[in-house]
Amino acid sequence: MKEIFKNIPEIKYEGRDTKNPLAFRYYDADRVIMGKKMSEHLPFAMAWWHNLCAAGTDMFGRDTADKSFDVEKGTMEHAKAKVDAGFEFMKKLGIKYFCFHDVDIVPEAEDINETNRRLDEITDYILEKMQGTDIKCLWGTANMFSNPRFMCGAGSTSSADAYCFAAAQVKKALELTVKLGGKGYVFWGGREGYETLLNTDVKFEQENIANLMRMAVEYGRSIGFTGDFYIEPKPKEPMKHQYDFDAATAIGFLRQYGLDKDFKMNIEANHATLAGHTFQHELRISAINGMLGSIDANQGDYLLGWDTDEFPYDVYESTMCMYEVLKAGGLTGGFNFDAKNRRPSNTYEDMFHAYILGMDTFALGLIKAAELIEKGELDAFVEKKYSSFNSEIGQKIRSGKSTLCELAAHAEKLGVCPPVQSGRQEYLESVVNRALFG
Ligand code: XUL
Ligand code: CO
Repeated sequence: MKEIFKNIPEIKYEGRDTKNPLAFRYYDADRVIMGKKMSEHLPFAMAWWHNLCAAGTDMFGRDTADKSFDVEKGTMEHAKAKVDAGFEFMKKLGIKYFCFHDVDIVPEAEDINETNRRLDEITDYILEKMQGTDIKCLWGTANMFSNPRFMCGAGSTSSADAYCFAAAQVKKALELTVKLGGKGYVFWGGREGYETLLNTDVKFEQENIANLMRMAVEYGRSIGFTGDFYIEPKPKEPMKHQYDFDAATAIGFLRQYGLDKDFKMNIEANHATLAGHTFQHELRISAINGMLGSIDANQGDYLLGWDTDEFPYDVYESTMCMYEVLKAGGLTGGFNFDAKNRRPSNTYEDMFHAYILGMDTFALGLIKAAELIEKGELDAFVEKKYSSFNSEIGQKIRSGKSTLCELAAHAEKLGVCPPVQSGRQEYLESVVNRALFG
């Protein structure tokens, strides 16, 4: 097999003081943290679309990177070259998972029957490549946003025919996910939203989306898919308003339509910030509802109002992310780098630097989050903050059986409310800084 990423060695852990730019400084796969290996805490995944397909084209300019891998693009030979490149890439980095959309792995044909034939062929090839490795599929999905037939939505479309094409793609993508042993299946609703309410029946569209998801669950379970379905919330882009706005909205939707037993959240950092939340907020909301499934690990830009899909370098953010993940007892899914190199970072070497950065950022976040949890200062503070609820009246409130009359009687007996304890935010922020910077 021809080597594609020549001059790039296997990336190894060399510690923080190494001078080697192509080495991990923090990601030490076998290091045990809070009873588990780093590699188990951090099941990293490669996103097929960014890493093997996207080559830098943006609204103002064409490709800057060469992702042809020496084969003519748009051919099945090229699709296979991407598989070769992907597996060499993952092996060199020690990445054990990949995520894909149907049309990331083959060039889409005019006729869906031909696309499906190509998908069968390429997944046979992927399966072959998987043999003898410990690389697996984290999740699969159907791209129901690029093809013009989805211009008015996929599950939310106004065309019953386009709806059937969405159903056909979900069916096929589920079959491929099962074939590749995928742990999850994602719905990201890029076209499931609206530009104007003047032409939109929101209730009708939401019912149709829920129906598509119901059919996906029924079919998936019937062909042996035992993993989790995920909704990946995003408030906007490409649509002005997307129905899966944020975790709270998506969880409410799933409960409304009885889908909450089969679905969890796939939380993406940059989507959280677009929704006006922190990454940590979205993780916390998912976790307290028992729906923290998987993570799209990336980072946005606070100066820009769109999804920049940057590789994560902000250790404060990754620490707070890992704090939530550790508190939730881990993920059933993994950490998919839904991130792309900046357009001028256009060499093969840059692809490796990007993943080394992302993996080290999360490894360091894991180390720091574990330190915060083990020191216990934050937990102790939170426990103390609510300790007035350990009193008789507090217990009564917590039992959910109190009445307004009883509580009013308590307040009236006191007459004046005793001082409420400080929230100590600035002190707690310094606790986090100390863990991060010593
Ligand atoms: C788009 C996005 C998607 C999903 C999968 O913002 O995040 O790539 O992760 O469709
Ligand atoms: Co994503």
